[in-house]
Amino acid sequence: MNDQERLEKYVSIVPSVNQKHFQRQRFNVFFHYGTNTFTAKEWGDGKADPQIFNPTEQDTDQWLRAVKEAGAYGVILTCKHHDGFCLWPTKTTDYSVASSPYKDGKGDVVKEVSDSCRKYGIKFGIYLSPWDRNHEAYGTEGYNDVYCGQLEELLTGYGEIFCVWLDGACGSYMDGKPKQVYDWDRYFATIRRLAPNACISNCGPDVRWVGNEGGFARESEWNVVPKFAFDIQSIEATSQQSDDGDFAKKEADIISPDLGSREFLKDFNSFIWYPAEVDVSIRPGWFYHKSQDKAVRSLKNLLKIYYNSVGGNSTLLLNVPPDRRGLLHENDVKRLKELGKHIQESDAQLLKVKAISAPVAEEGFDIEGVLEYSYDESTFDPINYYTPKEERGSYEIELVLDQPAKINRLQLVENVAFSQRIENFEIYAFVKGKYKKVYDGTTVGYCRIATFKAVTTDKVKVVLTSVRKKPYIEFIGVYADNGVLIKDTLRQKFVKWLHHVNYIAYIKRENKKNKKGDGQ
Ligand code: FUL
Repeated sequence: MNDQERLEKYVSIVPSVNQKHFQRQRFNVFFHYGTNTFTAKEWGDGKADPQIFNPTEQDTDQWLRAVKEAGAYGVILTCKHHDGFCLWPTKTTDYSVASSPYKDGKGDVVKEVSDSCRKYGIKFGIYLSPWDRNHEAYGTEGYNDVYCGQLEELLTGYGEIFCVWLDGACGSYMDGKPKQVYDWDRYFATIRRLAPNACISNCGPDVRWVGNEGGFARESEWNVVPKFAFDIQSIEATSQQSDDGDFAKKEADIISPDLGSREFLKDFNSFIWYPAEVDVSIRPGWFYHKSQDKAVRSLKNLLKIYYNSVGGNSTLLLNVPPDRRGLLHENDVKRLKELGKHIQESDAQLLKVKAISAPVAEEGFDIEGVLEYSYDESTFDPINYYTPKEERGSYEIELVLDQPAKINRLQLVENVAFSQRIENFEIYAFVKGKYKKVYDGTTVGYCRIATFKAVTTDKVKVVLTSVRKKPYIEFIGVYADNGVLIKDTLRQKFVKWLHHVNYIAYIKRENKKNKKGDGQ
């Protein structure tokens, strides 16, 4: 493939309807809940007595009210974590709520959470750990039947499921058991058959684990990546393999700082649409620990995560663990409320634009279309969007505000039905008679929220300095100052640099091993 053919190829890779839907739901909440909640462990060994699972005040409506207030779209519940304890009365094992004192063994936490989701208009998704430290069949082929049986129960008994989250973490060596050969293809086929609208996330083909649990997305997140990125083994290998308590804190696990630049893609020949998700906990642990009640992330910290992930072409999955009462702790609820308030107020700061100009549009796709964010509920494609008539080296879009305002951010959205095309862009604000550069950016994709030092202006210019092919822009929004400025600390800059160096060395080694790239 020559350079032009390569670019054509990259922009021909587009999301499925499920993926478009998923990316519209920018922010979801994770619930880690189970026997670990009562043993204060992160990784249960599967030996905890089911009798300990005994929440006395469980109220999943309280959980969902907090999710709603946070402004999230969906919820994912750990229906079974690595310890194997099932939060629903499954037929596949006795190790479940049915053997617990909760509601005298008649309880079904999955049902309660999914019912509450529906009540509050929130999507419901399931986490079902492949690694199971309790089931006697684990380590044998029979376990694949058990796992598919569990999927079947969950995907048929609890209404519409928007996501199945497959965790790659596995420390089976800890139990001296043979390594389980997971039948991933069978798992995927079962999910596609029973939940055709669900995205399969993490160790799945639809949504990519960002590569760390510290809340960090890459500076440039690409959705079009080499096919090799969907390599279950590599995800499994880099996933958590010991319960060291430190894992969640690390920001250093991003294995590759670049999965999709032109430079990087040139060594490969087959590509997939594989958008990133940042999964991170609001506390140091994934499960509830009383000792961490005062360690709930600050709003400032959550905002950094939010703007980096949601504002950086990645979805956010924020874990908030219910406590032993079966409630979300007051401190977490308070924080979720603050986060939701921030998001809502910030969205409402969208400024009116009285004039907008850009290179001549293709007929029917005028630049005015980018001033409104609206999409079709079945295809998840935007109703209005802009695309220029001609290919050019760069594209300038100017927005004249209704009146001068102090601004600190700009949101850009590409119409991803035409792939991800913008590689570099700059933002300028008109100050004292001339344009001043306020931001230098790279990727856009489904959402880029560029924050910059607040500036008072009545005119803003966005210049797309490098694109793969002519852009398809769905939305541009300029917002009044909300006091947020997201910048890397020196330490983060250093960590990113270190990764880059390590990664280049890794790629060189891999390329040496396999001269043919991805072999296609
Ligand atoms: C990891 C697991 O080992 C953690 O316990 C947690 O569930 C996290 C989301 O994924 O791989």
